[in-house]
Amino acid sequence: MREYFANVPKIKYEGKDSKNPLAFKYYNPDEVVGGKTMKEHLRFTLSYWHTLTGAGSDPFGVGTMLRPWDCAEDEMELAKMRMEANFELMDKLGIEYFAFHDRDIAPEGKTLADTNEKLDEIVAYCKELMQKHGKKLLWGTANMFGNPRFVHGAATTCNADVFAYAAAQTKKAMDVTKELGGENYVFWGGREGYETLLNTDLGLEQDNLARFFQMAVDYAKKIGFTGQFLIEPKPKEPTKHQYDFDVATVLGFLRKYNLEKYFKMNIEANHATLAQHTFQHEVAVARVNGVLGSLDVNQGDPNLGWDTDQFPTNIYDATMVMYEVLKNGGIAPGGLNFDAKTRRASFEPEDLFLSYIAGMDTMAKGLRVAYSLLDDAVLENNTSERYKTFSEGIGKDIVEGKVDFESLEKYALENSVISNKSGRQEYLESVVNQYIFND
Ligand code: XUL
Ligand code: CO
Repeated sequence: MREYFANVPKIKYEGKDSKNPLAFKYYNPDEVVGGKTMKEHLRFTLSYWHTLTGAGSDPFGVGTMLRPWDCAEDEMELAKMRMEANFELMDKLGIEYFAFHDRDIAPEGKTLADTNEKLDEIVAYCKELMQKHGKKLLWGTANMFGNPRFVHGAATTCNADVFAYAAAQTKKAMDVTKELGGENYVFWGGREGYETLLNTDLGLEQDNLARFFQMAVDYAKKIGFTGQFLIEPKPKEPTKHQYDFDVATVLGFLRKYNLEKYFKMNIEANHATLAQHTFQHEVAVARVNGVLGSLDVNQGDPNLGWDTDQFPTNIYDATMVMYEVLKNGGIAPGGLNFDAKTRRASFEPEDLFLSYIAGMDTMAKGLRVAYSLLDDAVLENNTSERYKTFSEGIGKDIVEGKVDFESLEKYALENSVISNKSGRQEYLESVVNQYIFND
């Protein structure tokens, strides 16, 4: 098979003092952290769209990326070259999982039948390469936002023909995900949202979205797809208001339509930023509601209002998110998908490796710090002390549902001199820093 990145060797772990740009400083796949290897904890995943398909275009200019497959002679040749390069990248980076949209891996044809045929051809090749390289599919999904037919949305369009097309496309993407042993299937909202309420039947659009999800659940049962369904919240972009705004909004939607037992969340850091939440907030809300499914690890720019999809290098965020993952008992069958792209000016093939190394090292270091924090129960001890009044006396009665307003009023009248204690936020922040610095 062709080699695409001949100048890059297999990336090895060299430890924190290494000065070799093409080496891991913190990600040591076989290192055991709390009974599991780093590789098992982190379940790193390569995002096909950014890594193989993304060209680096922005609203002001065309793509800048230099890629070894630019020489392909036609669309199908290009699709195959990208697929081969995908497995070389995964081998060299030691990444076991990848994730894709249907349209990332194969081009669209003139008709839906033609498109499906092209997809089948690439999927067969993908399956062969997956077996050869021992790689796995974390999740598949359908791109129902790029083509102009989805201008008004897919499942929330005003055009019933488009709804039908989206259903057909999702059906096929689910078939393909199953065929490749996908462990999850993702629904990111794409253009499911609105620009103006002046022309939008918000109630019908949301009912239709629920109908669409129910049909997906029914179809999964029919074909025996047992992977986890995931919804990926995002508050805005491309539409002004996306229906799947954040984890809490999606939970409310799922519960309204009795769909909550079929879906978990795929939480993306940059989407949390756009919703004016921290990544940890979104992950924590999902965890306490039992719906933490998978993560799109990237980072946004707090000074910009759009999705920059940068590789994660912020150690504080990485630590706190891995802390939530550990508290969740792990992320499987989800994983840590790098929904991230190299900057437009980082256009050389080698930048792909340097970016993944930066992201993988950051998440690995975050895992280690988070594990130490949890192992020493630093935050847990503080928190249980902080809420101690709910484990005894009147607080215990509140938690056990033994009181009502009248009995609480009687208690308050007798205990109206209140004494509160400091929350010690700055101290705790300094403790987290200490764990980061000392690890
Ligand atoms: C868009 C985004 C998508 C999803 C998959 O912001 O994050 O790439 O992850 O459709
Ligand atoms: Co994403």
